[in-house]
Amino acid sequence: MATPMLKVWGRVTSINVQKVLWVLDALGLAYTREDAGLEHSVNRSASFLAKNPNGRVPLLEDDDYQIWESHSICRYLCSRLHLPASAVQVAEELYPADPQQRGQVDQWLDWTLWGVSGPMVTVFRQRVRLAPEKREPARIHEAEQESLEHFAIASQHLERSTFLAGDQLSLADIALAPIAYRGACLGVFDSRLTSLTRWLERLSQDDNYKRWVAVPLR
Ligand SMILES: N[C@@H](CCC(=O)N[C@@H](CS)C(=O)NCC(=O)O)C(=O)O
Repeated sequence: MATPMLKVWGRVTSINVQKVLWVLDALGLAYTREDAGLEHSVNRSASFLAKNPNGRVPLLEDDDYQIWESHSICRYLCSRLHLPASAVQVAEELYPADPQQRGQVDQWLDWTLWGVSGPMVTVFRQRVRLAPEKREPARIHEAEQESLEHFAIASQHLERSTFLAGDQLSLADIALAPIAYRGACLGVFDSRLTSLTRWLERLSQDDNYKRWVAVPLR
């Protein structure tokens, strides 16, 4: 049987695409990537919308199967049927089968999406993507404070845990890393976030973090 073909749709400047690329490389899976989103605008085409009606990236195609939502894609990749033997151990570490361990990973994945993603998207758009004259200082301040409250929760947790879901890297860390990296680069972090800063320094040793996350903000 031919190896199923994985294709990621999404620009590398998207934090949600970065998570998926990190997981694909950590698992050592072969894939192709097609730019989509923002200036690439492919995501507004009828053919893309037929695969993801939200018109958002990332979108993953696995032969004729399609899945969107970055965290669902990461979970899918770790649970995929056709994983090569070399990827099975990594997949188990990133997304453990044990229900209690998996529950901890899922908890932080969900928390990242509802909690810190929204305010940090606002901070990033306002401070990096918008022209200076269009920025709204009050909105930036509010979003930074909200981000900080969430970062403080993660930092407090990391005082007693090496990684978010225990003593090894999991999908939970991969999902928060691109957001925390932006927070640190943009000076949203304050002196309370010692453990989160140390966690980010630990992640900065990871080749996939270096390749996909620790890149100039744009
Ligand atoms: N919750 C979704 C969010 C997807 C999302 O909002 N993606 C952004 C990029 S980070 C997007 O597609 N924006 C429109 C664009 O790039 O044109 C996920 O985690 O995949």
